[in-house]
Amino acid sequence: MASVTIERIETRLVDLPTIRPHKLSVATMHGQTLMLVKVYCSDGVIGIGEGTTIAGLAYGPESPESMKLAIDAYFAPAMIGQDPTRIQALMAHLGKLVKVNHFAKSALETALLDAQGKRLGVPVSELLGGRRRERLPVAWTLASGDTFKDVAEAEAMLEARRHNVFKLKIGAKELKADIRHVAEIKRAVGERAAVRVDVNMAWSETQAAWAIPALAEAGCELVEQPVASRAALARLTGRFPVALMADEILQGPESAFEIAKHHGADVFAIKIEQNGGLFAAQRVAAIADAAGIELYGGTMLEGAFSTVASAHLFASFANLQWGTELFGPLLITEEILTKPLDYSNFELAVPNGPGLGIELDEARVKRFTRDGLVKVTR
Ligand code: MUC
Ligand code: MG
Repeated sequence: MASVTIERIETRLVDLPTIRPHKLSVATMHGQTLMLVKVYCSDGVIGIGEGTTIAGLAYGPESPESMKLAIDAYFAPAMIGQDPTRIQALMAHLGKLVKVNHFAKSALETALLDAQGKRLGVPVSELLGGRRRERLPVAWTLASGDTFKDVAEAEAMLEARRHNVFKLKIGAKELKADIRHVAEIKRAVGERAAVRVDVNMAWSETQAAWAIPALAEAGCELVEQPVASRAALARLTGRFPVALMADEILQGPESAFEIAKHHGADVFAIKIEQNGGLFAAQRVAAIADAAGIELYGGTMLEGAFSTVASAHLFASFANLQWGTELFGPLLITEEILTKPLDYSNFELAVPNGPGLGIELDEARVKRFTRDGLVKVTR
């Protein structure tokens, strides 16, 4: 019998407003819902993890509500009484009981890593092999839907030295309008900032083949998931003087291997949730490294817990050629930590306390917990 066991698991949904509408080709977000899970262990250690999606079910197969249900009904009963210190063994056991559910698994694995780091007095990055960097470059997404407002936002970010890499969300409008939008923003920021785009799979292959050279001509350096099909992305890769990045089609190590086999992308956007947790994401990064595919630290527009879990992982990567976009907490109006994260000089400092190295502001989060005092409405 294990000396430490899991005694209780608690989940909750936290509805938080965003600082402005966030427009993607798949949806316009007005708020963000975090599914927070707490794992209580018999040695008194509590680990916290987060599961967050983009616009409910608009982006992928899981929602914050479905994660909560999966954990409450299926994962939690199987975890009670188990050893929380044997994280990989426990996650493998859960993998046999519950198929896919990558986001929920990532939330639980994060909570177990947070608990183990606290127990051993080391940051999560140490449990992942040790960090290679203390700070991570962080891109910002311009997605107000209005070119003029986006330029003003970019200028404010440059002035504050918060971000000098901008990702533009395109794909919802007509191709020429999108290209004009990108060109105007690049013209405004010039050499002071890099401009990239994320199409979130909105284009057909022929649309992409027409638009990508025009984007390159406008000064865009990276095009993320222009098409939905893995085969189409592979056919497009290498044809243009601009890097193509896989995001949505990366769903764990097997998918990474399939893409890598055909050099189906120049860059992988690694997301801990989409890949099924930190260890799975680590394996995806290893496949990319072996295949000569470059790496970028992606986000599901997560709150502080998944953002910091991702930061610990990305800090341990051998290669991180394209930096990260770990800006999720900055898109939310509310601070949910007792001590805010350090975003400065265009970078995020990776926390170095035990576990994730952050503390939940319980009182503040209680106000935004669903069925609590505040409800977020449009
Ligand atoms: C995505 O598709 O990459 C990341 C930044 C952002 O604005 O949306 C996300 C999701
Ligand atoms: Mg993307």
